[in-house]
Amino acid sequence: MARRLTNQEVAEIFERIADMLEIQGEEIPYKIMAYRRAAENIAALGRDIYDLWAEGALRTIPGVGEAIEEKIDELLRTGRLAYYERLKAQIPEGLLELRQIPDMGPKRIKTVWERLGITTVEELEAAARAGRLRDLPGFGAKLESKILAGIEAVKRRKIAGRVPLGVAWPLAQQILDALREVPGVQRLAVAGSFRRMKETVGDLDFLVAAEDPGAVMERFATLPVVEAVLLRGSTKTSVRLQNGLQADLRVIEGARWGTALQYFTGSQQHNIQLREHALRRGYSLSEYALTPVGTETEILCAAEEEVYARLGLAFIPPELREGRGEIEAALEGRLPRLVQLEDLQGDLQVHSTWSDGQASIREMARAAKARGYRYILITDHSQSLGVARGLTPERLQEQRREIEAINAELGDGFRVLHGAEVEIRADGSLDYPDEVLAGLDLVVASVHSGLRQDRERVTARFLAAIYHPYVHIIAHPTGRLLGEREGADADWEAILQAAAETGTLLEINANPARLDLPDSLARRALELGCRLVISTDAHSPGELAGMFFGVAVARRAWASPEAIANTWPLERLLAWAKEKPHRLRRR
Ligand code: DGT
Ligand code: CA
Ligand code: CA
Ligand code: ZN
Repeated sequence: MARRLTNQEVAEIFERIADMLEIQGEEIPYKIMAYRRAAENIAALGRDIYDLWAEGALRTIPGVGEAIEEKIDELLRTGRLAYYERLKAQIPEGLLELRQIPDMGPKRIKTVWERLGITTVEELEAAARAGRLRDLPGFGAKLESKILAGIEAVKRRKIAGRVPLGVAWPLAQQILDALREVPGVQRLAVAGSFRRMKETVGDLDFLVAAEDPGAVMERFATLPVVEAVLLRGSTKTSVRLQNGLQADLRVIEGARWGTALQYFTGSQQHNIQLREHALRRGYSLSEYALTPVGTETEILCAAEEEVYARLGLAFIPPELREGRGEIEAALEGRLPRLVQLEDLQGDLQVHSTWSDGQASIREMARAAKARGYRYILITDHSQSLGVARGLTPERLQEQRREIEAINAELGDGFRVLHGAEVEIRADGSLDYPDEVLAGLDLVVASVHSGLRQDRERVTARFLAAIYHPYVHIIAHPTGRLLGEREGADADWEAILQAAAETGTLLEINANPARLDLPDSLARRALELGCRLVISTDAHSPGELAGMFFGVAVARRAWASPEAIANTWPLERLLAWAKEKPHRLRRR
């Protein structure tokens, strides 16, 4: 049996095929696009590609037609793809690496390869330093030095890699604050993947509307967090920040703000589809303007809403702009009303000093009430999690009395619920006996150890918890830590289906180091009819503020408020939980 590939690995192979075809000078651009589109959609799939394969449903992946379906089939069946191997034999590996360097498109890569035999970034760098690129057709001295600067930028970026959104966030806010003070600045935003609230960002794309670009760019280039200026043009500056992240700044006229913000927000896939849609409507769309085809008239859009409105579309929130059907949905008026922070009535995973939190229940409750919530669920750890000072059943009883006293103190309109974050043990059993669980308002269950068990065992553990009558929420399901630890390998399709069937709520953990469920799994969960909750997992009052990161994940999963159980009034939430044993019996 061939080794099981991850969705990411399959996507990567198709991405590389597209790159190699382009370098070879493939004449049919549509063919290249098809591979790219398939790669993106496989990477964003909420399900294991092997499941779709087994169901004979590969063609339901957008971009996968007959030819690509056959290739996926061969790859999953044999672990190899003859077509890919053939291409690899024709093209040196290192050539693909050259694609990351700005200005090195497939044509130029072909040129340096054919004329100078260059096949690696190092060889390209050496040739540029020796002044051997400038005489090639389509090059020149200016381009040669740009390529050198690009190589340095890429090398730095490689070290840093992609940065979690939660790390980029405070940095971006700090830069926005500084730029806002520059005289003449009319509007400013961070566009790109940051505005789409993607879980990691490759770089930061600042956009500013101002009359005089010079002053803004000067301020940007001299910020204390800037380590080096990589590029300085008349309206664009690129810098490397101290943490290795790259940041680009573009300055534009206020009258063109709408089209520019739309363009630089991306994603690239969304932009391509939007431009195709615009053409069908008789407009060409660029970052500068809308132009009726066949004319030279520019229609300027100062607001992004106007761009979508002129194209006959409902406004598409940035979180949805990934080329996953949002344009069709906007055209047909089928975009969901996405959940927003204000819809949330409570936080359902909150820790206190009873286990590993840093503040008392009273402090956490007051802080939550001040945020406008109607309820919180206190979920200290259960007994076996020694490192987090998990509670014995006796301590849990004492905690209940404290919570009752605090509720009496806080009065009507706010309620502290008594819960626990209960370990799902290695054999799938829970860390408290049933009679203890039955005494809690809501039970959150999670896995903290043994995430590396084999697929069958991990899956069985989750299923055991989901079919337990007193488990209401599964917390941070995959257990991943962004940039540090991959999530558990499990049969997520089966787990999501079981959660939908039993009405077990799945958590989107808003902690920016987790963001778990990830957006793609959350979207699949919603398709299967699951209800979700968004929780901060706060260990201090300040961490309650991180809720918006979780809301962003839910929005990227197309969640409406109705699908998120902590937008519900308390009575409805508790009634839903009480139903669980009956739902299990009715199965
Ligand atoms: P990242 O930085 O890798 O997290 O992802 P983005 O989406 O921020 O990508 P980035 O920084 O390369 O470019 C920002 C946006 O600008 C991108 O989402 C769409 C637009 N854009 C940039 N280059 C192109 C391009 O070559 N074609 C199209 N259609 N759009 C582009
Ligand atoms: Ca970016
Ligand atoms: Ca960028
Ligand atoms: Zn904890």
